[in-house]
Amino acid sequence: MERTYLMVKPDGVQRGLVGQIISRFEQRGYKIVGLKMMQISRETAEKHYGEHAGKPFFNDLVNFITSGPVVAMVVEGKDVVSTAREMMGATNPLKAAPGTIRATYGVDVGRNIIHGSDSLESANREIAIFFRPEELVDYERAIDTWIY
Ligand code: FUP
Repeated sequence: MERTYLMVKPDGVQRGLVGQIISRFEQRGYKIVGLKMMQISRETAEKHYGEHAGKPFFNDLVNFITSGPVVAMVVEGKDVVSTAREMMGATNPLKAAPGTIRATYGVDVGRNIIHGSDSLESANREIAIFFRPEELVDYERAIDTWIY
């Protein structure tokens, strides 16, 4: 089964959206295998967003993601990397499809509520940045036979 890295950003935490966002993935049938609230350091933020280093919005992006606690999670299930991206919606909430997380809760590209890995390679890289192997839990759910 595929795993992806998802993160409720500081705006989502401050606005009290953590539960509703986690619920969407649980209700879809996805399994949470890692979950924690954390304050990201500048160093970790710069590593995570390394592909954007040098871009005009990089400094604001790092300032924002370190401006308050985030909720980091690893979610597992069928095609979860691409499906989670669909559930999140486009990077700019104003361009995101109706019903997606970003369209439901956001209006500004710099305050877009949630992060999700954009490929399996990114997912593996990001999971390793934010979680130690022992923080990820392998477990069976009885409900899995009704989902798969
Ligand atoms: P996404 O994968 O949808 O999170 O988007 P990107 O990796 O392209 O961008 C990462 C973050 O940078 C976005 F969540 C918001 C921010 N960003 C801006 O602030 N301005 C831009 O023009 C593009 C991205």
